[in-house]
Amino acid sequence: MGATTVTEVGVIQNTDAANYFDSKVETMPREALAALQFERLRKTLRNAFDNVPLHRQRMQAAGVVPEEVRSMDDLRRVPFTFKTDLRDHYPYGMFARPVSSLARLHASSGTTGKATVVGYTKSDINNWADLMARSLHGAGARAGDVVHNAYGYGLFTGGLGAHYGAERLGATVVPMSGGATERQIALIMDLGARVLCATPSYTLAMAEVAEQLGVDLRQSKLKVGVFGAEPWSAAMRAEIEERLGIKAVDIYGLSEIMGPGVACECTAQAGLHGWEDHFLFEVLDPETQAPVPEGHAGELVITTLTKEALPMLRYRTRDITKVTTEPCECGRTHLRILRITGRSDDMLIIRGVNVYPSQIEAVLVGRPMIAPHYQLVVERQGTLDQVTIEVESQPGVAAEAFPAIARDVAHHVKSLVGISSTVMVKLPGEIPRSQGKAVRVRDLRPKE
Ligand code: DLL
Repeated sequence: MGATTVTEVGVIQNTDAANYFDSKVETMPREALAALQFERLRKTLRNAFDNVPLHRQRMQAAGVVPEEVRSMDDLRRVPFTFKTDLRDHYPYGMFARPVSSLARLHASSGTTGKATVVGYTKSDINNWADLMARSLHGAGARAGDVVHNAYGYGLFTGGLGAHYGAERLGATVVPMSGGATERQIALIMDLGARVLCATPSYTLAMAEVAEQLGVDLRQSKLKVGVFGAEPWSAAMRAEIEERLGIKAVDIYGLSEIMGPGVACECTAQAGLHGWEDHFLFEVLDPETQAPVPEGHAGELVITTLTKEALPMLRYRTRDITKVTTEPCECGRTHLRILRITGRSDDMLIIRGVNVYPSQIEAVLVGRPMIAPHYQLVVERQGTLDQVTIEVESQPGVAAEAFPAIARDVAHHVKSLVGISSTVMVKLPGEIPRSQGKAVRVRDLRPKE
């Protein structure tokens, strides 16, 4: 870290430009950032109005004139966009540019129904590479580093998103993709990667295989991990940092908005800086749609400010989080998203208590005698959800200890999360390992 000064109004200013990928933008005063946001917002609304019939109809019905949107109150009159809109207008109906002018398409598989297709102009791809480079730099990666990229390449945005960002940073990318775990480990050791990009669940699967092979990843050159694409707890972070001997930072994004790099932690690990020169973030009560006060949990709603091909207006992410605009010790002025707790559609209601899988994870990871791999099985009994927590014993733990482990886990979940559960202890390796996003919930409830 370079020289840090505190201004008269208490804003922390880190004056060393080398600490940032783009120091002017990353440390822009918040008033200037807001002015830039509204200028770009009006252009985005105009792009959507002129080129996407659905947005035009909705804005007309709500009486929104793009050029007149000047404040958050004005913004709140702009209608929401939902994932179902993309599905209903599959594949290209929400695009603001002809497909022939696009540089790339990505798609998310979606467990139900059709895939969601997203598109990018050359300029969109260029901005994405910049934001990913900015994110990686903030996480501690530097030009000249070897970046081992284990996010899946292909239609998923993780692989190519991290790839282009690392190249833009000036790093050397190992385009490994997910899977072939033994080979991943050999290449991390042999090629001297300093930075690892992967999902947190796959990282733990790699750590486990490395241990089985007798390879100590702590002896590798790895120093920084940039992990995301799924919710993960503070306990999981501690476990990864300990087993790999690295600093693990959280990165967030979604294909509908761009891909990875919408927000990323800096080395202060105190929340993910949401890049406000390209996105406008709101946190709303998912039921009433009213804004929640800063620091309170709600649904993250994102409007893109520079996307040409697929402008998104007040996109309902379903991701639950809190934000803060308090100054960060790194000197960046962009707001911080305080970890995504889970998705509103993953929320379980167990005997009246709202629970996210990540809350249960926080209790499980690091408990004695169990491995950091788990699944929740949810069933319906009458009108109530019933949850069975499947955990895995550590290698070498005798089966006679299983009932005591189950009692210990159930007790801690009850006292820390507040729900009653059945705990099933499985043998090492019995819980499926992920190569990308982990499947944490097996939902056996009848489909409505
Ligand atoms: O997962 C993009 C991405 C790739 C982000 C690599 C980070 C790293 P989608 O497949 O469209 O895009 O899934 C987006 O994943 O709405 C969240 O529910 C979840 N998600 C992504 N990052 C995080 C995170 C990519 N850091 C959906 N914490 C989002 C919690 C996350 N959830």
